[in-house]
Amino acid sequence: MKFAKVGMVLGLGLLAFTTVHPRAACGATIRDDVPDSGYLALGADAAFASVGLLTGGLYTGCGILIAPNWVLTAAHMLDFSSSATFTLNGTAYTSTELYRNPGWNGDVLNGNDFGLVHFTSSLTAIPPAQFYAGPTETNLTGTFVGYGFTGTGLTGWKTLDGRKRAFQNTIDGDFDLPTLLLGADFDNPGNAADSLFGSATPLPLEGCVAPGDSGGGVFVQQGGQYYLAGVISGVLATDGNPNSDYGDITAYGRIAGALPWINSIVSVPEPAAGALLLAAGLAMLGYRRGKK
Ligand SMILES: [Ca+2]
Ligand SMILES: [Ca+2]
Repeated sequence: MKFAKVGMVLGLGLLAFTTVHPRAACGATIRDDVPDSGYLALGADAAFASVGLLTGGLYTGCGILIAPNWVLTAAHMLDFSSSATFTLNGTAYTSTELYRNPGWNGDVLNGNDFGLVHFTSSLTAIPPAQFYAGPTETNLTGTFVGYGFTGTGLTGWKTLDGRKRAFQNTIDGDFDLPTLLLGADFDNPGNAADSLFGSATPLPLEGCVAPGDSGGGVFVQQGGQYYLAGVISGVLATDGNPNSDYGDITAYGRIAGALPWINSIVSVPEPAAGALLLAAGLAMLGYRRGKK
């Protein structure tokens, strides 16, 4: 089912939240009939160690370590920011440069919600996330990892408890921009009518993103390993209230779509010698255009 063609009125929420006193946040709304422990255990899996807390000028959300001194996040996390702090394993790192995808226009449904944060110090203790380079991740199981608010599908997002969570939904959300943007609905074990996309049956650890999950990671498995396929961007609702309850929809930006821009600024993977010169030129351009 194509999202824009169903003619529903959408509520839309960006997933960063403002905070006066920066504090650790937790992640995602969960099924009301499944213990929280499974979501916490999945969030704590070493495969997702690259996902940390990111605090921008106004917002708190997440970032993903993609190289020893580069963190990928959502562009809207860097709005109104001149610097950002990335916290991983209790250590805080302060940025030296911020970049926002020049295509980002403030609308999640237009895609391009990608930002990059550069650090002078290298975070060598944590292995960076590796990009998914397979065919489209549509119909794969996505693992969504973040530090946002939590609650259940019945209550929507309610509380912060300082813990990382991960949930798993089938990636079948289509917003008519499949090269840049995909997602997943939060299926309700008690009401099949809450399903907008694909199957109405929730996965065992089904969930939805919530405020504070912005910039978190979307991982898919290939050959038994997790690879980064996307960056959490927003929550959409067909019930008029994007509060991350059952039926609400996670939207994420695809790494596959953002890769040319990412590679123009960050050398992932290590380019050949000829490409290095070109990348250096593009990085300067990206700096002038993208840095606030
Ligand atoms: Ca569904
Ligand atoms: Ca809702």
